Amino acid sequence: MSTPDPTDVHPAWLPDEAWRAIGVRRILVRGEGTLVDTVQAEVERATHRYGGAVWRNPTDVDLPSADLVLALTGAPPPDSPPAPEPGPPETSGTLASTAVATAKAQLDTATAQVGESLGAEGFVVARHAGVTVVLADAPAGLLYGLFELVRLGAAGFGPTHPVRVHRPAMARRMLDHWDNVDVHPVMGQVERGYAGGSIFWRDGRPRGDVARVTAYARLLAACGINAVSVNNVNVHATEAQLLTERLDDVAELADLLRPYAIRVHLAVTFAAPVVLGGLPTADPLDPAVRDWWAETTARVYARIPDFGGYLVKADSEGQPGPFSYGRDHADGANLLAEALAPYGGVVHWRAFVYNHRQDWRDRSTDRARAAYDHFAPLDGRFRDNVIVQVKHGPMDFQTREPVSPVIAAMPGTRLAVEFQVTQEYTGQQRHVCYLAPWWSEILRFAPWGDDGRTVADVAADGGGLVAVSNVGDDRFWTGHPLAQANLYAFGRLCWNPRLGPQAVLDEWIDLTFAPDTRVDPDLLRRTLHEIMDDSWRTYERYTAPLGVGFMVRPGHHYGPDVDGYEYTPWGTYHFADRDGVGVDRTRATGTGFTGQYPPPFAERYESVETCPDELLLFFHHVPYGHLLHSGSTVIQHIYDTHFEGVREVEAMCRRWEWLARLVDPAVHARVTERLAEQLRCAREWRDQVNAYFHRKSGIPDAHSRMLH
Ligand code: GCV
Repeated sequence: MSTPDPTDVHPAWLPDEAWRAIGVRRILVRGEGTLVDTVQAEVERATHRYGGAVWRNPTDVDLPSADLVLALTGAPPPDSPPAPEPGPPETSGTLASTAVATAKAQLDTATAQVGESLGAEGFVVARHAGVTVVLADAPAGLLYGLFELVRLGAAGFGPTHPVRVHRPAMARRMLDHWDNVDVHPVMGQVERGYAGGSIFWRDGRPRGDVARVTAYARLLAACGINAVSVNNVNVHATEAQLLTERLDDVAELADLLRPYAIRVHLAVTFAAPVVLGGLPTADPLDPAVRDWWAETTARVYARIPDFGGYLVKADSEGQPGPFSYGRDHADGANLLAEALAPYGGVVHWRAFVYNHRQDWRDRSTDRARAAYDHFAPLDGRFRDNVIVQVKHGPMDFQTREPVSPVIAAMPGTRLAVEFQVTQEYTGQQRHVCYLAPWWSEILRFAPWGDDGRTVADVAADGGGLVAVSNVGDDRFWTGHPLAQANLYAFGRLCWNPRLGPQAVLDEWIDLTFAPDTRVDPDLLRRTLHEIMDDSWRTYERYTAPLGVGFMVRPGHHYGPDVDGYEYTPWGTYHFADRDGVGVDRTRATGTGFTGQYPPPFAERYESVETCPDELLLFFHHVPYGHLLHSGSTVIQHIYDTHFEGVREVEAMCRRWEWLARLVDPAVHARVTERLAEQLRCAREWRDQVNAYFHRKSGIPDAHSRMLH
């Protein structure tokens, strides 16, 4: 494998140009600590480029004039208290001082009203008398405040405005890398990775690419991510050793991520006491096993004092777990949590547990039920530092699924909701598929009814949000340059789940596409919106219909194969026959899955009358002639959406061509190449799905189009 030239790596949403508005300022940085050092280094880099200047903790004597102050609230003020207004003509130094004092006073009033302080990561931005002020109680807040200023650009230095308080909705905003240390014979270096090799590991060793990992840390901090798990949840032999003899490899990564406020987590095997410790058992109730985890964890914290914790996939898809010892997942998770508790660490214990050796003839077993059946009865039994990590849907990151009922079923447990930024089932970074609209729908979903708490609330009160990363050593980070927007959007939605997906896309466009390349900035922005805003729904239109899911080629999961999983042990069926299609998950006649939801959704999903069209085939087996709320029949909907989806991809291709002179030629070429593949693949989906259902049903297309 050739090593990409590090200088050739795309800057993503942090090109130099994004720093211009900051780089021309005279900047005071106040405060101490590693993260304040990072803030200083970042603004110095920008000012070197654009001609501004930076002072760190200047004394009263040499107080410079400044038009940007980045200060910890506990840090000494820039100079003596400001003169009461109207005062004598101010020097620039006292202007800065006045601005800070004003911002601080406004902040105090605001926090008194809200009854909350800024916390460990919050910050305020204010502008007064020509000085922009970022204040934070803690260093991480200052770092996030700096990146907010980058986002604001020139608008951060416009007219005076009062203090704006920013606090993250989620305390933990985490990315899981499914990166293998050794190249796996089937899954490669990165499981479900579509952007080249790992940025952390290569061929069994740490990759040692300090520049790349540091650049990654900056990008993550700039969108708000604060935790990264550095290895695959399928923990193989070499990866298991990261916990013990190869801990130094993890510590090296922690050292690189720390300056950007990112804590390292590690996926561990539940069988570690056996495979690493030589014990005869990994039984969670065995005292020797508990001691082993306690001692091992003590060594981890001795080496990495701010280590985040463990991530565990247990009793799932062949990974070992507590079931081998007749124990349950609470026993298993609590074992690790007990070892981590003295150090403030957490265990993320995944709820992705199901029988992957199902008999397809058995219509009563329903994979969608599995996580709830395993975990809901355990509610209240997990220790405080256990976070049960639940995939957002009951199946497996399909293009459309209902929200997992587990999210509403465990009020006594801290839950994290897991998303998949890597596009395993959504086009594998060869297709444009902006996922923020999908995630936003999920985060706003209120399982107890419209007036109740949302998925975002459950995550915010519990363990936050987690996503599988889509990054690799590709020069554009994510293979498809437009897939960078998904990574950016995930971080931003963790910080504020109420942000609109289109507004987030605007942020990403403004940062990523440097203004000086924009012949017509509005054309660029408008065209990217036209291509990306609805791209998830476009993808949905030409793939599996009405929430039924899968229909992908088994193994690699790319491209259509309608019956590919139909007779396999994986539990992913659509049950199409000559009369109809879909999975009956009702209580009345099906698997009873609808009963896992609280009202009103237990009722809404139970009835074909009230079930939303887009989930109809997830919950019901219906005849092809069934009339949807849209007014179309199921079969005609299948034909229409598949033709429509392809037409939309054709339009994407045309629109992208218009941007040829507006974006970096290398970006343009890569996206052009990917769009060609997307179009080829979308046509294949259209033709296979339409031909399949035409042959099954014998029902012609109302518009007599070619069905093959
Ligand atoms: C890491 C799906 C993927 C697997 C992945 C698994 C998981 O089944 O296909 O590659 O394994 O999800 O989330 O653990």
